Amino acid sequence: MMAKSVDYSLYLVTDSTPAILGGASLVDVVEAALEGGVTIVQYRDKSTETGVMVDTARRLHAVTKKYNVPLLINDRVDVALAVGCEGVHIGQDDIDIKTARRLLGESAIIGLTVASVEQALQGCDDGADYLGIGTIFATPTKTNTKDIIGTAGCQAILKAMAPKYSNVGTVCIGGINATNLQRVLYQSSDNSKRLDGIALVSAIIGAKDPKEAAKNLKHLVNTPPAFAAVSPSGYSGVEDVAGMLEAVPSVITSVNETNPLCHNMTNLVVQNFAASVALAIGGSPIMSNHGDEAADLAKLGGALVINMGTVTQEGLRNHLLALRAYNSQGGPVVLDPVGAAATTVRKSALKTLMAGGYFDLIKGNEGEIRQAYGKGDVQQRGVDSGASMLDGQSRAALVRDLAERERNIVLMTGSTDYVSDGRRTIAIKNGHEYLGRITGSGCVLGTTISAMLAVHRHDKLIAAVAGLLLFEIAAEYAAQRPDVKGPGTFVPALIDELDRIRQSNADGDFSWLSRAD
Ligand code: 3NM
Ligand code: MG
Repeated sequence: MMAKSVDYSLYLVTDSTPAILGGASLVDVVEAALEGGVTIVQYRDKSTETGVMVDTARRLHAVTKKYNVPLLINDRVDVALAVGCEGVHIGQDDIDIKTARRLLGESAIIGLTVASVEQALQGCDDGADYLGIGTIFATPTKTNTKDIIGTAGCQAILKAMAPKYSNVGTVCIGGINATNLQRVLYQSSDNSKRLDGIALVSAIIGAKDPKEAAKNLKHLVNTPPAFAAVSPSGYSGVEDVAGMLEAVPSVITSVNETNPLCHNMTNLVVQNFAASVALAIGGSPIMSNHGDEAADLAKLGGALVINMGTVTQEGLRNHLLALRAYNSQGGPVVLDPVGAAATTVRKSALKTLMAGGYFDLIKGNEGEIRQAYGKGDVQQRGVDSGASMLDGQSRAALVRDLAERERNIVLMTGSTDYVSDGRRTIAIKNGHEYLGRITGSGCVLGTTISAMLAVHRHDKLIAAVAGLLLFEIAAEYAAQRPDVKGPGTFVPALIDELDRIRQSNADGDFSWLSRAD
């Protein structure tokens, strides 16, 4: 079947319940939304009698035709036929696609709700023109949804569709609004297949000014998120290690010259250490845990570290506020999910954070990264979080898979560190065992990398590699110093060495980098 040329980019699903529509007239609200830029409308009404539905659908169709926008009817092929509108949207429990097609004809637009790869491929096989993928996030608009699949579930569906069904349209639905729309589009999509649009109900129908809401949403749909506005150069998918190493000194110089703000929302244990490390590498530290303050700080061109080390309910709320502030400005955000696999509270906090915004980089040990991936429980049973369960190859694969899924950078620390952008995966062996015997070494590594991300956004993997090498090579130098007798004396020496490498690197002496391994 030929793909029809339909603009799915801003897909409005209606709702006539007082909780969402309020006292307004549905036809007026839809007209306002069309003025604002909605590109396709689905009339969805689960409770009205057929006669009234047909009448409302006719009035809606008169309006959508004015704007040259297709009108689809939810579930009801009979209503679509009665009205002569452009098509239907059907759910898994409704009439089957093939029958709907037989009744409505080839030219009708027929969409199907899917929540899994199996449903998606079946729907494509059966001849759906587009798929409504969801539920992305839990939503009060539809409480009987079966599966919350998140952006990761949506991406898995797109990936499975890509080879054979690139011509089938895709939108996603469920809990999407102006705050999360850009990220949802970005993180749901796959390198091989993008979403064609976003479907929403309450963000338009329930808005005070549906026209303005639609206009704003339309702008957001057509604008890449600020955090993704930079295109990786030389993104060949091949690990050009030599090329990356060559870029490292300039990243470190850049931090030294521009003194980016290092905003840390970190745990009480490491605040002082993190601030000292930020200064030593040339950053400008601020240890602000107030979520409302982040809106101002996010405008200063720096980076944010969210560290779950001493998470509280209040802290989590602040983290989300700050995360959104930085996302909207495009400022890089590093997530350090400290102890994420340890308790129910932390597991849930990690989920909330990852569903609440975009992290440019997630950094953790093996247990934390597995938890972030969502398979912490299964494989970590009865095993101390410090003990490794995976061999090097599996660690590299996990890091790559998570980075590909989140469309960000993932770093797993350990005696060998693995860092990936989903295409290129690098193993780094530098460091010293003292880093494992002091508190907060991982946390301040996050701080170090965040500064690099702030100045080198066009290739975040190189920024991460630069921060990692600087930090771990400084640790090697520090541990070798005659005045260092153990972990206690190691800490100040580490700060000294970071400061020393920063200076010699600024003077054009890159010999420190010959230790890179
Ligand atoms: N279908 P809002 S979720 C109509 O998952 C509908 O199939 C869903 O409403 C699905 O944009 C949903 O207000 C409601 O969250 C979406
Ligand atoms: Mg249905």
